[in-house]
Amino acid sequence: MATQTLDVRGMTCQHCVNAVETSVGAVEGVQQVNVDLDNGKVAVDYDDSKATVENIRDAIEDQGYEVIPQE
Ligand code: 9UX
Repeated sequence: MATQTLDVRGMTCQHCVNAVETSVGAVEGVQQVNVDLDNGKVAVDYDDSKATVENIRDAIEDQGYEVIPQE
């Protein structure tokens, strides 16, 4: 298992939260998604033998949000 917290730009209402939670939650291997709307954070628990952070980032970007690179 692994946990990643991503900075995501563009989420501004509860429908955004739902879109991100649904799309990330549908990624194979993802166990839990928690969106912090106020701070633009998406925390994901996932099985890192099934999913990669790239899979998660793609799911967020497919919904039209921007994932900010960590470094
Ligand atoms: Mo709310 Mo989010 O109307 O892209 S769904 S801003």
